[in-house]
Amino acid sequence: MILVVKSGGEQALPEWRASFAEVAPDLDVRWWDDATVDPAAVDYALVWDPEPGRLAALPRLRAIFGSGAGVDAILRDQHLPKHLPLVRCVPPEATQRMGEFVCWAVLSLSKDARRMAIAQAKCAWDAFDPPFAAAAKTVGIMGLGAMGQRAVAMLRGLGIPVIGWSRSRKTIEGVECFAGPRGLPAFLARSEVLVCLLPATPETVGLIAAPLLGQLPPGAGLVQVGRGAHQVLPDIVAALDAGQLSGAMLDVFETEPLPSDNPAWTHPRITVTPHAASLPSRHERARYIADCIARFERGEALPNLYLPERGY
Ligand code: NDP
Ligand code: OXD
Repeated sequence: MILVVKSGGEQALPEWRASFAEVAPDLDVRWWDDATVDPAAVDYALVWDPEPGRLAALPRLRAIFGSGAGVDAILRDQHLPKHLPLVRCVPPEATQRMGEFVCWAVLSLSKDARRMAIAQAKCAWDAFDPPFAAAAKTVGIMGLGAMGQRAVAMLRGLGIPVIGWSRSRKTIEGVECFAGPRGLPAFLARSEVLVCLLPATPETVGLIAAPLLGQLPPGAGLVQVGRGAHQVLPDIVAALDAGQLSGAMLDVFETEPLPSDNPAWTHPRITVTPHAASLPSRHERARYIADCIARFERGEALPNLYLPERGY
């Protein structure tokens, strides 16, 4: 069986091969552009952002594996073979890392870690009262899927009150859950720190903009770990400058890497992280994908499937 890989650049191939060799020794793992691979012999593809039309040119392809949890970069391919299963990469280590990151981000806002980093860069002893105690503010999580629910559980473990919003209403013990466009205003009005863990879909693109930010309690915090397409960055900067937002932790951007002249880099109330919220190791992802392939070969159901009718 042949798996072609386009994730992490060709320099990542040896690590992918070594990782798969441990968990699926019979799998022949090849780079996406390997000219010695017969396209008609490829069974599986593991991709982050395949060039449009390339997957459709693999006639024997049986399943597509995203190398991340969000598959929006794969869906940009107009020729994507839609009849094939598309599996999102959600090993348990990915949700754990995301939960850790969200907790770190919320705690960073509660301590104003950005202010401390700025002071340290100037060797300045800037003693100040922390802006808030994390457990005294309600965190609103947009997106209660694999990532969002793990973040909920880990925040609650720290004693932080959490509410959630999703497309369909969820029941999570101890967490007030809101759903759909009608539930959004009530959810936002209570979210003193807003965390975005949504997929990028036509419904969610551009959501984090002035109209939404204006519905948050004044001085709210923002943790953006979804996709850059969710946000209108100038609106976030304007909300920070006006005091409507007190701080923002931004991990994802419309253009990545974030250009060096982007004002977010130097804004005193924005922490920029390089799309680093949850990146499971290649070994962890290979184990998950090998397990999926083994299930698929046995005719069993695949986990974390992209569902075209939902768009994520
Ligand atoms: P899931 O598909 O498991 O969950 C998505 C959640 O978003 C669901 O709760 C879903 O609602 C909700 N949702 C989708 N559309 C809407 C909508 N229009 N209105 C309200 N809620 C909506 O995805 P994951 O949790 O695995 O991942 C979520 C996203 O996190 C990824 O798509 C990606 O964008 C981002 N991500 C970012 C990473 C990073 O490093 N920064 C790493 C990994 C993921 P419902 O429950 O009703 O289906
Ligand atoms: C993902 C990501 O979707 O890293 O997994 O953004």
